[in-house]
Order: sequence, then C-alpha cells, then structure tokens
Amino acid sequence: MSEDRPDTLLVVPPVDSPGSVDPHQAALYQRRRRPALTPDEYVDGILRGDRAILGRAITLIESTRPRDEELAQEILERCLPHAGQTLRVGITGAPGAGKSTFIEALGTHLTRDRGERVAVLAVDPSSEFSGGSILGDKTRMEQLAADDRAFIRPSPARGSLGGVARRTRETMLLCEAAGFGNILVETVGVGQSETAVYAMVDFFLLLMLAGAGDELQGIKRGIIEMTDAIAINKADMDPLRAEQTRRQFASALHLFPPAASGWTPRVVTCSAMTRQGIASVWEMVREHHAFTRGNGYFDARRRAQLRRWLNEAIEHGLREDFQRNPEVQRHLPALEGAVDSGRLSPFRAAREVLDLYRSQRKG
Ligand SMILES: Nc1nc2c(ncn2[C@@H]2O[C@H](COP(=O)(O)OP(=O)(O)OP(=O)(O)O)[C@@H](O)[C@H]2O)c(=O)[nH]1
Ligand SMILES: [Mg+2]
Repeated sequence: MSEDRPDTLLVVPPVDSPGSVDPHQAALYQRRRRPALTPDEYVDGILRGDRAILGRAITLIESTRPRDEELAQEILERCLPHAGQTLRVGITGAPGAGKSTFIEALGTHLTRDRGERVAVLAVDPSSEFSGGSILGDKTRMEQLAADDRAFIRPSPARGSLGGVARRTRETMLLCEAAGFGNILVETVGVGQSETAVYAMVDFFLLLMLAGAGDELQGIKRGIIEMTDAIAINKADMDPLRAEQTRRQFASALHLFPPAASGWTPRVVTCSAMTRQGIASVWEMVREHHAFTRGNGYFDARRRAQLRRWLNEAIEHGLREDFQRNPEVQRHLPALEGAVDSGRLSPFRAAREVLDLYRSQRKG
C-alpha cells in the first residue's frame, strides 16, 4: 500500500537482468520515488481529506528520524485547530472476542446507514515484543477497508506502549483534521493498553462473550471501572445464554461505585456477525455523548486528557534529551555494568548520571 510507505524509503531499481527492464517493476520504481512534500502540501492535503497524503503524514508521525519528527510536529500543530469535533470510541476485549468483526459492523453502519466518516486505529501492546502489529488488521474489515468513507490504520509497530499510544493519539488528530468525524480505537484487553486507550477516547466499550461470566471473566476491576458499556458479543450463537450473561454483568456492575461522568454503564448483547444490536450500540454512544456534553463531563474529560498528553510529551522530551546527551551516552554503560554486578545501587547510579547530565547542560 503506497500510503504506508515511508517518505524517504530508498528503493533500488531492479537489476536482475541487465539490459531488460520489467515495465511493472519500472512503474513501481517510479511510483516509489515520490517527491517530498512541503509542510503546506501536507496540511492542505490533510484538510482536503486526501487519504494518500494523510497516510504519508502518519508515516512521518511513526518515523523515528529527527527530521521526520520535526516535520510531523509542524503538520500536527497546524492541523490541531481542525481536530477535536469528533466522537472517539475505544473498543477492547479479550483476543477473539470479536473486536475487529465488531468494528467492521459498526464502521459500515456509520458509513453506509448514517453516511458518516470513520477512522479505525489500534494500540497493540504486543508489537513491542513481536515487532509486528496484529490489531486493526484489514482482513477482518474487508468492507470497511474498501469504503471511501473509512480510513483504517494498523497499530504503529515500534516502540514502548507509551510511544505507540502517543503515535496513535497524533494519528487520531490528523484523521480528525482530515474529516473523519468518528474514531474507533481497538486494543486487546490483556494489559495496560486499555488505560492508554481510555485516556484518548470519549467512550470506552468492553466486548465480552456469553458464558464464562460468573467472575466477570477475570477482567480486572480497573477495566470495569473504565467502561461505559459492556457488549456481550456473538449473541447469535446462543441468544438465551447471552441474555443471561448480560443480566449477570448488569447486576455485578451495580456493585461498583457510580462513575464520575454520572453515566450508568450499560450491558447489552449484540452480534458483530449478524449485526444485530450494532445500531443500538451506536445509539447508546450518541446518548452518552449528549448526556456528558450536557453535564460538562465531556469537555472536562477532554481537558484532562490534554493535560495528560502535555505531561507525557514533556516526559518524552526530557527522556530523549537525556538519552541523546553525549556525557550520558559516555558514562551510562559503565554505570549500568556496575549496577548489574551489584557494585552500585540503582539509585546511586541514577544520581551520578543525572548529576553528569545536569552539569553538562549548565556548562
Ligand atoms: N458467531 C459469531 N462469530 C463472531 C462474531 N464476532 C466475531 N466472530 C468470530 O470470532 C472470531 C474472532 O473475531 P475477531 O473479530 O478477529 O476477534 P478480535 O477480538 O478482533 O480478535 P484479536 O484481534 O485476535 O484479538 C472470528 O472467527 C469471527 O468471525 C459474532 O458476533 N458471532
Ligand atoms: Mg482483531
């Protein structure tokens, strides 16, 4: 996909048989040698809703080259005033709960039934270890992937959860500036990634399966407290059991303290496959939106999120500055070795390297 390719990718022309040029390869080569865009061209393209340019800008956001990062920040800054008038929904659930199928169903409901635009993003905590991204895959979203009103971007694959979340957040803002008024963010419900996604959305939906409901399926208390709704998916398989599970969850939720939003979390059943209940899930999201806008919670939550992003950006900047510092680079390996071998406490080592860093910054 051309929109996924880095701007500055080096492409070597095919040289398998000198003298003969495969026209297909030559065309590919031409296409890959895209001229660099100016910041104006990026911003204009994004605001026009040009998907190829949006894709290229996101590639800049995902890049770790300082030059790309700088350009990405400029684009982001100029797009920011055009972002924000949107609905952001986080969708989590255990592997296999049906998140991707659900997003396909909900996304096409938005594009086809409601004529709205939707961007699908993902935060994939496994990327850090596997090096690949499994979420937001287009294979389970075939109709949506082919839909002009939808934009699907898999999880950025590199970096820590914090880095992945930051890139997803920035990607979300660019998508909003490009006119995608609904944002769906998928994450797998196994770790800290839910918290990261919760911190970037207006509505947080947990997908579960019927049956193993007695203990809330081992889902951690913290996740339940974040959810605005639980949808028991795959209700088509056994509607009675799904309804039973729904009731169990609903009564279990009563044991939790009321949410700060004043919203009482709902439990519903649905089938991402037959699409039963999908439209009413969206009605519920809209109801929640109206409710939280009415009581001021919507704006308060977005402001708190902005504050959190600010703090994270500061932390990120400090860390980068620290890691790039030549004194730190020179002395840290020895200090790490000393900590490894037990000759130095981690605290003492940290103090020494921070002292070095500070003295160098002053000098
Ligand atoms: N019968 C039935 N099957 C479903 C439904 N939703 C999803 N499935 C099936 O469940 C399997 C897993 O669905 P996915 O959408 O890939 O689930 P996921 O939660 O995205 O999975 P991961 O991305 O691996 O975490 C697939 O075989 C789907 O076809 C549903 O509502 N009913
Ligand atoms: Mg999936």
